[in-house]
Amino acid sequence: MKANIGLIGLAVMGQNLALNMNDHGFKVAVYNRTTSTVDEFLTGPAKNTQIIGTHSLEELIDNLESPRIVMLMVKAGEVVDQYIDKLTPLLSADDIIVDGGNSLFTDTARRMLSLQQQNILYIGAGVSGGEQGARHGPSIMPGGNKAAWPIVKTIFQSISAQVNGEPCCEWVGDNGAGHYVKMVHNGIEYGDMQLIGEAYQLMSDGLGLGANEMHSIFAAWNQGPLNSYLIEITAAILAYKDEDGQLLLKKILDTAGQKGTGKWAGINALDLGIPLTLIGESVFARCLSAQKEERVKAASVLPKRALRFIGDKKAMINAIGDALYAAKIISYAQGFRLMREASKEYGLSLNYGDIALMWRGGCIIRSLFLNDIKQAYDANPDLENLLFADFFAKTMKQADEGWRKAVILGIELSIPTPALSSALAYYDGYRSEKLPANLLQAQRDYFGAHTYERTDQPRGRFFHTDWTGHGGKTASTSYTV
Ligand code: NBP
Repeated sequence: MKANIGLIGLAVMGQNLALNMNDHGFKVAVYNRTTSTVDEFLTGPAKNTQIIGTHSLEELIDNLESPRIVMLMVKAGEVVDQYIDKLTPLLSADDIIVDGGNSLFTDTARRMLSLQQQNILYIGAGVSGGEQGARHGPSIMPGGNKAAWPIVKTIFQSISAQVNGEPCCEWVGDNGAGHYVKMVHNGIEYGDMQLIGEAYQLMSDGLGLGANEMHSIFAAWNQGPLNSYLIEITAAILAYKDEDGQLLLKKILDTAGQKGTGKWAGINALDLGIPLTLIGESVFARCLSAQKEERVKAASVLPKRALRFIGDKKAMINAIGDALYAAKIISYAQGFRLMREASKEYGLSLNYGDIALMWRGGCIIRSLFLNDIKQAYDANPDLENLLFADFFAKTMKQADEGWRKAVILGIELSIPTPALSSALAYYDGYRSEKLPANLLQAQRDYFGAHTYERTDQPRGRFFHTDWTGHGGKTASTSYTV
């Protein structure tokens, strides 16, 4: 019997997805560039399974039923193009290639269009959940050539996480939609992690709390509206002791790594002109953390004032919880607002309720709160911004005071809170009928004749003033970069 699907790439994600598919009754043929990994997999984790090992792409393709489905779980970038080039001569019309790695959405759109001309269907699928997700049920975000969806749907929806009987996998949209949504997902993941980090530092350095106390606080938060995988694992990390009985967290160097998806989200937001400030700050916070030697030097050259928190610790812990929740709402509001713009700009046909549904289980950002987002988009699929949904507007109002107190604590005690505070600045800016951009436009017109619109004239009419009396009447062309 031939295999239902072929999987290329047997690193952590590929191996676990193959085992997951096998558990759900699908026959999988696997291949890896370093073929000894295939043998090690078959004699190790895949022992006693139906998985077929192959040692060449020809052998892999020969082992697949038609139409053939070949899934790539390899390093994103050129490697994907190289595999596509090698696979296409071996495939027939209506065969399907799925890229399950973290590819850039523009690469996916390009690959899809090029393969379409050769009658090969292409899917770019975001897969989230790390090792455990891949093994026991990830969140899968497929997009691309929709003709391929009915053929791969059963496999993907069977192996994905399930929440209340619904799979965390649905067709996301056209072109590079799957990888676009995965990119935003990863950006939000950066944001959630940064927010939790800031809450942790406010409590440890600001309030002087110990790991045990913070473990209990995160565990308690996980029972309420902040319930999420990342809060849950933070509680567990705060309780984890090294072999010598010491807290392992204390021994981990404070320099963060990153693989690029958060940065892509920030770059795309700049391209589309949509504020994605919290994710942007989270990427930069990782960059700053990586400048460890410079920070150590600066800490001695530019010492902080030695201030201590005096006040009601319990009330401040609640304020930090409010800040975490409100800023998290801002992060998702910004992320969904970006997807709304991208859907228009790139023709992705995104369905925001389905995206929230897909992120409810299996993935790293899974949380209770995604149910509220799903409900908001069910009630109004055209919602401009999540902050307009009653539930979120009300929650922001309730959290407002505590949020400000937590940010002020950071400012007073010199504890950086780039995500918490930039989210607050966005919130205050977003609900400002007036911003100082009138002054900015005056400055632009003063030095560069860039023109301005007037409040006493209809929109779309542009004026230039000779501010110094020495300038001419010639204005610069009005355009938006
Ligand atoms: P890696 O991202 O570490 O990639 C390893 C795979 O790529 C191996 O099969 C390796 O083959 C293959 N490969 C490399 Br590296 N260079 C190659 C080349 N020049 N030619 C052919 N094959 C090459 O694996 P992963 O962590 O399992 O992730 C797979 C994909 O899924 C990536 O795109 C990743 O970004 C994405 N992803 C990862 C996670 C996660 O938690 N790790 C989560 C979600 C998505 P070899 O064995 O011969 O070196």
